[in-house]
Formats: sequence, C-alpha cells, structure tokens
Amino acid sequence: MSALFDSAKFKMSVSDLAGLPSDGLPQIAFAGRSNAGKSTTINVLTRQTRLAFSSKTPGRTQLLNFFAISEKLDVGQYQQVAYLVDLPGYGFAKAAPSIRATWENLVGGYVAQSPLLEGIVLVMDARRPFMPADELVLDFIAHRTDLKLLFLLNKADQLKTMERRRVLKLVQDRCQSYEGRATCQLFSGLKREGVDELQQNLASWLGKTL
Ligand SMILES: Nc1nc2c(ncn2[C@@H]2O[C@H](COP(=O)(O)OP(=O)(O)O)[C@@H](O)[C@H]2O)c(=O)[nH]1
Ligand SMILES: [Mg+2]
Repeated sequence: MSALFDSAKFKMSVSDLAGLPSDGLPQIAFAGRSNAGKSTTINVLTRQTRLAFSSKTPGRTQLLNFFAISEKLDVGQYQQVAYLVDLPGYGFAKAAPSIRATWENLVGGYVAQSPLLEGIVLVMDARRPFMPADELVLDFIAHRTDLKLLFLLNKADQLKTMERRRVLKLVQDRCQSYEGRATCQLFSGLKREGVDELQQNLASWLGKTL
C-alpha cells in the first residue's frame, strides 16, 4: 500500500512536444506495445480502477497522458512530487505509416530528449518480451545513460512456474548490459501480483521511501 501512488490524479494530455510540462518535476513514463497492459499497470499501481483508460481496443489514443502524484505535507495539504506518464502504445504491424510517423515523433522524441524524464517502465507481455517494437524504444534511448529502466514482465499469471523462471533469467541477463540502471520484475495487473515491488522500484527512482 502506498499513499504516494494512491494520490495520482489526471493532470493533462499532451499531443506535441512543445506542450510538455516544464515545472521541473520528475516524470516516470510507461512504454510498451499496444495491449501489453500499460494502462492496467498504472491503474493497479495507483489503486484506481479508471485512472488510465484501460482499453480493449489497441492503439486508440495517440496522446501522452500525465498523472500527478503528490505527498502529504500537513493536514489537507499536498505537494506534487512527480508525474506518471501513460505513453501511446505501438504495434506497427497493423498501423498506417502516418500513425507510425506520429508515434515516432511524439513518443520517440519524448523518450529521446525529455530532460525531466527520470525513468521508463517498459511494460511487456511476459510471454514475448523484447519484440521489435520494444527494441525500437530501447534504440530511441540508447544514448540516455541518465535514464533508469524497469522491464515489467506483465501477464505473469499466464505463465507456469518454470516459464516464469526462464523469462526472468533471460531479462535479468539483458539488464546486465545496462550497468546497474535497469531492473526487471514479474507482474500481473490482473492478479495484482508484484505491485509492492513495482511501488518500491519507482519510489526509489524518486528518492522516496514508502
Ligand atoms: N491475463 C492478463 N491480462 C492482462 C493483464 N494486464 C492487462 N491485461 C489485459 O490486456 C489487455 C490490454 O490492457 P491495457 O492495460 O489496456 O493495455 P495497454 O494498451 O498497454 O494500455 C486488456 O484486455 C487487459 O485486461 C495481466 O496482468 N494479465
Ligand atoms: Mg492503454
């Protein structure tokens, strides 16, 4: 349980890089293929059923959605400390070239350049991590040694114990190439497994204890 993440409130949607918040607060972005479970993860993390729109229609929204998280200062007084950012998904097999270009400009530009981006949670289906579209995101941030990374292996409820072990090992090996900046964990938004670990991981990025 975490009051920090429970405090999340929708703040704004951004459709171009010029509209990004410039208030100096750190931003934690959730990237992943359409349908990987980004919105579900944000909802479960913040214990709010409808905060991030959880869509059964992949790729409907092409906006960056910002959610403010706050700390309690005093009775009735809160101070915003960070943003969670729900990024538009990608799944290019079915997407028109114009959608792909828009995604590359907006999401690619954001992750490659935003100085306030603290880290990225790359939400992947644990049954098929590191698909080409995931690698594209990682290519966009290859030069950003300032970013933290969390490989979130979602839908772990769909895996048997042996498969869980195998995928975790595979992704842990991948983490090694990031020299301490990357970590990984199994997760299930559906079964609410791994929520405490996710909260701990993200709180540490923000220098907060829960
Ligand atoms: N089995 C399973 N399904 C999940 C899990 N998380 C999300 N889903 C389902 O995956 C679909 C896509 O989820 P959504 O959060 O909208 O994905 P997004 O496109 O990445 O935002 C929905 O039908 C969810 O119910 C999970 O942990 N396990
Ligand atoms: Mg979504």
